[in-house]
Amino acid sequence: MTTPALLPLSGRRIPTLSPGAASFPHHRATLRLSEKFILLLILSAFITLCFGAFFFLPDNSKHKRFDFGLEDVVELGLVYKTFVTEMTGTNKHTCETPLRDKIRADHERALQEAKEKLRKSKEELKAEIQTEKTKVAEDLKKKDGPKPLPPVSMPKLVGVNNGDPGDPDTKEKRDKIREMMKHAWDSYRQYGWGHNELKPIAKKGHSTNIFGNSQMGATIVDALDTLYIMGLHDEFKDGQEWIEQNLDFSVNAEVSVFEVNIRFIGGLLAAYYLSGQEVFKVKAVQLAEKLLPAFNTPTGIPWAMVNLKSGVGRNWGWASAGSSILAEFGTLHMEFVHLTYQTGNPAYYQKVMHIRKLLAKMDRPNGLYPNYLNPRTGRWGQHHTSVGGLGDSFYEYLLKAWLMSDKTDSEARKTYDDAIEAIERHLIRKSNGGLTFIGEWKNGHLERKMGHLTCFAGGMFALGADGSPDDKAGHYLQLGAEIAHTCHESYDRTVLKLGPEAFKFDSGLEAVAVRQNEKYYILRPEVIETYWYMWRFTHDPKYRQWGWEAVQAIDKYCRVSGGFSGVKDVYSSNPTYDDVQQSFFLAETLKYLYLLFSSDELLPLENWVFNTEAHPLPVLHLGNITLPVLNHFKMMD
Ligand code: DMJ
Repeated sequence: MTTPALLPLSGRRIPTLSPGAASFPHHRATLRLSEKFILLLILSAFITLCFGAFFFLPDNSKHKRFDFGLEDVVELGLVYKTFVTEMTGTNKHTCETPLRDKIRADHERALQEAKEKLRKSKEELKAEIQTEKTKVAEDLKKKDGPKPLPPVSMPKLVGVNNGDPGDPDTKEKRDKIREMMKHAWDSYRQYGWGHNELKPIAKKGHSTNIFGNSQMGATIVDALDTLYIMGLHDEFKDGQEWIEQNLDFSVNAEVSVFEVNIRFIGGLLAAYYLSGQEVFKVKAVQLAEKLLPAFNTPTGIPWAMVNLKSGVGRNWGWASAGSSILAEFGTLHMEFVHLTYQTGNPAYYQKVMHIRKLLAKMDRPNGLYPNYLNPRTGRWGQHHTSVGGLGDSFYEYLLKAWLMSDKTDSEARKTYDDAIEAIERHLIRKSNGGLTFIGEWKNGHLERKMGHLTCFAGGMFALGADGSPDDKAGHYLQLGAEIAHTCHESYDRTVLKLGPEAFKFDSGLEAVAVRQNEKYYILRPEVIETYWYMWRFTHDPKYRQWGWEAVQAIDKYCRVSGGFSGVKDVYSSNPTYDDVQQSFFLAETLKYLYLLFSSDELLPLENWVFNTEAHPLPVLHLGNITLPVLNHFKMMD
């Protein structure tokens, strides 16, 4: 047996075996070599591991999510130091020191700040907190702030002028109406500024639930265009300034979608068109955005109310079976089309067109539209139809949608014509004394009662006469005249020569109120509105005469030192006041009176359409306009 030569480990020579030599001694020699080799390997792996650990140890500044406390970090640093020293035989002080110094510095800075805070007085601290709060609010506002609107061509505006009536007598009457407007405005300015309305007896601000608990200056916004038309420019400027500085819609207030639309959006848009001041348009759009969540219902029929802050909507508790109201969701079209026109945002247009399409698909009992529609189920509530409260302006807006589209929206016109035909058939009657009235349809029978609100329909019939089917223009103008006459009778048959809230045509009664709670007059405009339309279409002097009777009665019985108030009983020679100066008195009643005594050149009806709160909006000649949004209109049609 040949003994293999033992080779030095370092020689790295592979032992050679002679053939047939015993393997065991050779094996033992090989094992010793391998052990050394393996030990070497383990040692080098260990050193590598130590270096790895050094580089990959967590960096506290980057791993905040572990949320180490100061002690933890220091302890970790020490462990790390020991580990490195032991593993490498070196001291890595140079890496650990900056980390610990930084931590110490941070800690000391925080302590210092806390000490300084404690040294400050309560007032200083309060002021600091307030500054912080204001900064946060301003940042939020900036984020939320008005987005620039796309440039859009101003529709052709005709008839924004003085409207001088010419003859001195008419002029004098008009001046009187202007003076009444000034009294109403100045009183509100003095006693109710910024509130929604005025209590002219108590001489303080007033509001109702339609505006929630907010102070949104409803009277200012509603009155702006009347001030402008009457040439009350200082007052207009004052109102504009208030709006610029105070009108804010980020308020936790639950408001009526309908009322806010007709008074605020309508008012702001009209003020924008008349004055050209951008601020009104911007505010109108900001507000409209706040109303949009009201449309988030299973059917797209909006809730009656919406919280401007949260966007949560709901319906009036009194409405039949949780329904939305026809006159509310059906009185958005004019303003919403203008909003789309002004912004290029099709959402507004789509919302109102969706309502129209949905109604078109529904069955209508006797061709009539019930006042109640459930926004969850899409079914009618109670079968109650009215051209007065709860129904009125739905019909008005069908006609006005057609007019404001420069008579191109024939779908709206057809819907209006069909609705009016059914109304004439089922609701319009002549009393025994020969007065034409519009009653109310309640579950299959006609209630022979007409509301003050219904009196607007005289003007609507006259306005819709031109363009009516089967050449019935003369018939509708005549119907308008008959309604105007009936409503005038309702005024003339009272002690104060002011109309009651509702009047009957039953059991020998003709155009008079029966129940005590129907005898009030709250400065409403509808009868005067009809006089004005009839005047524009006929120039029959009796309309100016009737209008003047109303001016005198209002000035005599509703005027008080703090403004104008409604009265509780128009049949009493000694009436009590309701102590509210309604915003629509300035927006509508006084505006229609002023226009009645102006020339027809002021806001001609071929060029302007008045919304249901008497805010004039220009006719949109959409056919000639090539804005992208209008292409969208066409696509949708
Ligand atoms: C106004 O706010 C509007 O005319 C609305 O359409 C119904 N009535 C009031 C005034 O009476």
